[in-house]
Amino acid sequence: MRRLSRRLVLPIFGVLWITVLLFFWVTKKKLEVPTGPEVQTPKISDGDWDDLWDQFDERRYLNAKKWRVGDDPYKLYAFNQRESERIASNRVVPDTRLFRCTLLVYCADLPPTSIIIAFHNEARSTLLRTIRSILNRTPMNLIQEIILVDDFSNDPEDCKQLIKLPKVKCLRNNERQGLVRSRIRGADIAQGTTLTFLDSHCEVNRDWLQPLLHRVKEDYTRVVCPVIDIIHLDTFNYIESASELRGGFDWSLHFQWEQLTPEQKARRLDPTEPIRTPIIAGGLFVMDKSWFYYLGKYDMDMDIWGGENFEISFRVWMCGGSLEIVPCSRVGHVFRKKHPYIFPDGNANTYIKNTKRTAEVWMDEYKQYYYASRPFALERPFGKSGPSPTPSRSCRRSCACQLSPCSLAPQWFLSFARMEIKDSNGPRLAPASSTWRPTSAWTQTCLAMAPRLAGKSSSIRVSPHS
Ligand SMILES: [Mn+2]
Repeated sequence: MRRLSRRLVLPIFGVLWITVLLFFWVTKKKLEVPTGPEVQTPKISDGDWDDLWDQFDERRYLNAKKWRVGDDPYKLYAFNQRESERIASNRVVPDTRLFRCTLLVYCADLPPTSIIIAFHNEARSTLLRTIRSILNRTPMNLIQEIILVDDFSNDPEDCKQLIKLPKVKCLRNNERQGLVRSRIRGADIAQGTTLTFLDSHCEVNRDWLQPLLHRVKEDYTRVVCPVIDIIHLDTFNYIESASELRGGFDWSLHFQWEQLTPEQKARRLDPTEPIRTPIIAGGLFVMDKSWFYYLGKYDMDMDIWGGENFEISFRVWMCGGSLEIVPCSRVGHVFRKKHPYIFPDGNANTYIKNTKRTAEVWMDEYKQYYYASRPFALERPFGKSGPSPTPSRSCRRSCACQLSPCSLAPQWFLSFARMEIKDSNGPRLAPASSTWRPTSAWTQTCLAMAPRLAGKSSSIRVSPHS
């Protein structure tokens, strides 16, 4: 009996030992589960991909709203609808980048972005081509989602049917909200860490997104734009546009492209270098999501379209960020001569309301030049609440005005912009006294208020292939 139990001790001890080992191994394994991001983009194999495309009946989608013989092809969209429909949704466009751009290597672990496209009564052919160009010419791991915001178009199906496409989501407004509030609605559900705003009649070019995301990853306070190529409104030809341009404006707050001066050009040793710009055109840009929210998003009280690009540009510069155009990123856009849709309060009235809000909130003593250019704006209403309680004013109070008197900030901005305004109603340049720059203490205080953003910036450099 004693011998039997002695014989059993060893196996029992062995089994116990193995159980203990197994227990530790299993629990340890549990602890080692990688803590990846909460939302993971499912990996789609090529087969699944084809299935997704097959679920979407492109011909049916397009044919339902096709141009009819005898109709004016410009009537609905202010571009040649017939020509747009003749062109394939997945057509190839010429690679308009400088050759040097093709040699650049971008950071390998760029975060996926949420692409937000707001539209109102867009032609189905151009809307679909915008999306297909994105899906065809963007690495899939960089697209978190494509959020379409249908700003109360006549036909809800324009948007709804597109959710069969990979990554595409559709939101619809119950009444017309305009670009600003539609974009904010898209941003509010975005899951990516960056927001990529696009227009609904674009075609992105090869490797358009990487250079933009790279710049934002290096410094989250950068707001970056591609060079906007031209999709001809009559022929839909894709035309390369000049890459050495930046955004400018006059005192009436009218946007215009301006050539870099010969001195500025001479200073650019590398043509792939980003160009700092006072103002962005507003249709296409990438911005860190937390930075967008920290700055107070857009001015919610701006209507329909126009002027919001000034407001967000002033906001970014004055809160310590920067705006730039990245020559190695190219996106084509159909430039039109007029808006095809209705402004409920009239086109001119809406533009004045929106720009007046910008002048009142951001331009301080410089607003007199705006009013000198647009005297009738003085009498115009500019929103239910006026500028003071708007998020932009509070952002400015909390950020741009921490350590310096508010009135200095616009001077710094205008000094940077070096606006050579031909308008006799205002100064050609900012006054000589306008040498204020944000001090490092100012920037630190400003950024300390956004703890989530602190330390996010890293220093990665774009390096050419050796
Ligand atoms: Mn447009």
